[in-house]
Amino acid sequence: MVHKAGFVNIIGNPNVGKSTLMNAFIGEKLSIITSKAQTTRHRILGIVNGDDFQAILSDTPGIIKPAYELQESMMGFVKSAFEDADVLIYMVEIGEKELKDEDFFNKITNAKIPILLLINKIDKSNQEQLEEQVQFWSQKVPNAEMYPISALENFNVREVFDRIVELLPESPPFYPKDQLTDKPERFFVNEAIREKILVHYKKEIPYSVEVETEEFIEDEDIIRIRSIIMVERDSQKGIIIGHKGSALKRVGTEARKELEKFFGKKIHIELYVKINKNWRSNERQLKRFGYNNKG
Ligand SMILES: Nc1nc2c(ncn2[C@@H]2O[C@H](COP(=O)(O)OP(=O)(O)OP(=O)(O)O)[C@@H](O)[C@H]2O)c(=O)[nH]1
Ligand SMILES: [Mg+2]
Repeated sequence: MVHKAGFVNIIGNPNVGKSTLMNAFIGEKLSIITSKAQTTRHRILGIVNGDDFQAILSDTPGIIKPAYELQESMMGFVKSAFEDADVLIYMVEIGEKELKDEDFFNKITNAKIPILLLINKIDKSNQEQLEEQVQFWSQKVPNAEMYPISALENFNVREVFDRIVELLPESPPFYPKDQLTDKPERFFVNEAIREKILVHYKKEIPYSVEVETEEFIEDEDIIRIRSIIMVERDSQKGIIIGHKGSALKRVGTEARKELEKFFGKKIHIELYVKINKNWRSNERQLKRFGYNNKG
């Protein structure tokens, strides 16, 4: 039996639906999803296995012009996704015209590997608009195969996945066949907490937060978790905690529910808030949080 395996890396502007697609392929909520841009900060592998194939998908941060060190590291992850891709998925959303970085865009149009250009969120469009978009993108990225999809409503997702498997090179698997991701359990704890912060806080707060899980103790019927929410400034600490701790409590409750689904076990979670001055611009701190992939 011929075995196929390879890296399938999803890139595109912020908020177009990259993480939604990744989760749709995997059939699990591996990546967090919110309506805010810059939800994803890391490159996250999601592995789909069949008897004769292994598709190693990568979700990546949305492409932006970096303004501080954290964002530079995020773009480093995007860059790495260009370097090892066997198949590149370039996702755009209905109505979008430009990639926010010309260098990345040129890499796509000059790529020697198969490019699948997915026009996402077609559930929000009509036939006429879709035809105009297909026209536009086929001129702009002539080397791509194009698929209109809705990652949210699972429209055309299966068809795209079948095409991916066709395009995978012949290769033995890169990871054990029962492995789902490259990230440890604590990473998903941090992300679940960060998702709730993205949802419930405004302005710069979500972008100033990093989460670190100090304790993850798994017993037979319960997982005990202690995590630290790190903010950049004094004033942000009070906002995160809220009146009599109510805001922080909500984050804890919602993250706990999310994680009980993810791990299939009862969860006990304790959250603390700490100030870590300007961590987003501090190389040493960034390294500690796993952002060591500067572009
Ligand atoms: N209507 C519609 N909304 C979608 C679709 N796919 C994703 N969304 C929504 O778009 C928003 C962004 O989705 P994400 O999957 O987080 O987007 P992303 O590209 O990973 O964003 P970043 O990680 O910030 O770069 C969320 O509110 C999703 O629910 C779709 O097919 N249709
Ligand atoms: Mg994302």
